[in-house]
Amino acid sequence: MRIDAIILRELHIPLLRPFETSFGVTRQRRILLAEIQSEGLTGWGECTAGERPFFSGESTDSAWQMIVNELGPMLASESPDHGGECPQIFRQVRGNRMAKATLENAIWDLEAQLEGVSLSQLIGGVREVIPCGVSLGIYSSIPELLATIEKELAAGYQRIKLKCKPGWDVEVFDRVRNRWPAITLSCDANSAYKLRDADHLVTFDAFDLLMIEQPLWHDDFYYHSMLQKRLNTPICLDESIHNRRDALAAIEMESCRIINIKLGRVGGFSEAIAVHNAAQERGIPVWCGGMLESGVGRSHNIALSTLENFTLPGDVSASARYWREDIVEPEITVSSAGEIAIPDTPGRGYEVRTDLVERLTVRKETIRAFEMVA
Ligand code: OSB
Ligand code: MG
Repeated sequence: MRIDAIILRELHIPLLRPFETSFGVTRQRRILLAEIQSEGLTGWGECTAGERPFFSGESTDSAWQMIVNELGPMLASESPDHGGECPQIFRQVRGNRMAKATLENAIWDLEAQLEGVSLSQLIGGVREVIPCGVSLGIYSSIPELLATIEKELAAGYQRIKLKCKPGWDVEVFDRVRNRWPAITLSCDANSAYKLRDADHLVTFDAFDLLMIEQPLWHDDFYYHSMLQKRLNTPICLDESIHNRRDALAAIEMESCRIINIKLGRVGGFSEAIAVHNAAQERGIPVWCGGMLESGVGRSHNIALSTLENFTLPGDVSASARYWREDIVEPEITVSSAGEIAIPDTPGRGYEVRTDLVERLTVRKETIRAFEMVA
């Protein structure tokens, strides 16, 4: 495909309600969107970096500069036919996976449109609907959290994930389990604990959690494997898994029994599919994580979740849980069975509302190929 233009935008969109994790509170998203034009078609990609570099080392600002100064010009001077060529094009740039995924995922979207197939079909997806869960942040009180869980269960969500940290864990799980003894429940610590908390973490076993997500350091496998030996509850790794090799190391070391795959964290569809396949071959189930994406990133998450080994409900939920209005149409909706139906139109399957995008844009840059030096 010939790349005619790469346009990067930053959008400011307030969340309907603040989202609190063990590492901070997000009230407004600063979202980067890449629009790649080719042969009359437009592919879209979303950067999943946070506003601050507290989840991965990337941030909205670091990704902006990386895309504008390095990755965008590299891509603009190539004519990739497949999204799968992007890792090779970007190979000289270390890390910066969320920045890379922004562009790579837009190329996959374009490729699907050029082929006349849905993104799900292009990657070999096998599901017509995907199972959905919700991730609930840290609340200011337990009754407030319980009211939210009640609402999400009534909406049909198949799994409730509770963000936790020291001081917001066993008491919360106890109250939730007392009220709902049989729901599918999990927790996510975003690295809030240390190995010295192992005795405390072992008490989580009493609450029949589907998994404990990333209890220890963001870059660790070894101490998670020590902890997993002491826990009946499966550990799920999120932050630690950046690529297929990480997944293989974690599985080999028994650092986890479940893997959360996030497109941005692993650098885009190519590596996400590689992680999925490696886990599947070793009998490790995966699910798709979320990063408070707009409809663009969400549409990619939905396509990814149709791969065979995405057997657990993901953090892929309805637009209306996050936004007053989403930047795609139709908005992403979840059925009363807690499922999203996979679109079968070419590409990502949700149109971008370009007028709304334009109104929310606070900066915009058109990226060109590096100047040729004779
Ligand atoms: O660890 O899964 C996480 C949001 C921001 C950063 C990290 C995480 C999350 C979520 C939100 O859990 C999932 C969602 O998009 O609903
Ligand atoms: Mg997580």
